[in-house]
Amino acid sequence: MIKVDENYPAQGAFTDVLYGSRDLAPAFPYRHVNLKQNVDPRQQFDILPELGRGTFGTVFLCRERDTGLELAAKIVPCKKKKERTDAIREIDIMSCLHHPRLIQLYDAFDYENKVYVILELVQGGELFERVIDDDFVLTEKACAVFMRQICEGMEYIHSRNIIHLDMKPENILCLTKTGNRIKIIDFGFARRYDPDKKLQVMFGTTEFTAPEVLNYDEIYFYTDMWSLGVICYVLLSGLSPFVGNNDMATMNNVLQGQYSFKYSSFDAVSEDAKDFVRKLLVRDGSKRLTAKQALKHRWLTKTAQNTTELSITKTKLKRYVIKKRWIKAVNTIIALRRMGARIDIDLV
Ligand code: PIT
Repeated sequence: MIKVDENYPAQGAFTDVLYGSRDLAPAFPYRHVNLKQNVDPRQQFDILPELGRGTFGTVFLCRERDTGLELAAKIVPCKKKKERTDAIREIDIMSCLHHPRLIQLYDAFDYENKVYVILELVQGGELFERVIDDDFVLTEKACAVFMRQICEGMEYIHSRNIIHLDMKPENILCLTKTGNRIKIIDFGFARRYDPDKKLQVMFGTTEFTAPEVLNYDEIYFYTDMWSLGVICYVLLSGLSPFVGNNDMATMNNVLQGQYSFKYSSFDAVSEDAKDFVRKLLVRDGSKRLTAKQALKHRWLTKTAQNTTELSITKTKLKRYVIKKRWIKAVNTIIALRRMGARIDIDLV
């Protein structure tokens, strides 16, 4: 059963001015999706070459046969019961999130021990890959434009009573290779907030994880806002505020909540931008800005933004992204070896 959302295609003209390009109408109207059991998705969709791999699994380009509509298909192997319940939870959460800053769900299938999640197609790649491109001029204004959209997405997610719990740069994709529009992906860790239940979790990427998660304390919407503070710090400087030599060291740094702006990358960064980060990287979650408050912060509302290029930041961001690529490659090899694959690497 597919319900068309009445909000379609309600997208603001205001954002056209703000983000510098037209807010393209979505490729399809918002839909309410139920997981289809024992229906072969390949009868409706052609699964095409791989688009990318992440902690979330493998995503392929895909095309709906009847309409020719191009989409993305995330295929999740579900041999174990937990894998299936996790996939079902994610689909359930995604099916009620209808917003232009969030990747949209198109369809879902549970077929032969795999869950197929059919998603909106975005082709601009990861945000950080885009900002280190030689053609991209990284300015404080650009950082503010990205952070504003991330906060808009977060405000919506929280308004629907959901906590994302895995906000990190890899989960922010660009809509196109040239525009400045982003989409938040990966709701694999997302949880519905229930005030009657104490919500504690043990996951996330240490570098971006809030102290309350590492302490196994109660989590709340503010847990995402800490991660947004870390993302913003990295975007402005190319440095990661809490990263240490190993996971344990990083964890300690996060728990102490100590970080500094005393690096040359920050020389060109405005006091407003630092104030924004400062108000998110607060150990006491209840004192952090909410997404709604963040959107009202001076840094995200002022029109006179600094448009000088953050060149030290860009050099450092390149290093940061290249290091992440290596870590990802090594993790992929480890995972493949575990699966018993033979790997031949050509070292040219
Ligand atoms: C695309 C293109 C691409 C990756 C993705 C979508 C991934 C989306 C995604 C969405 C989720 C999730 C994991 C991955 O849990 O390169 O159109 O909700």
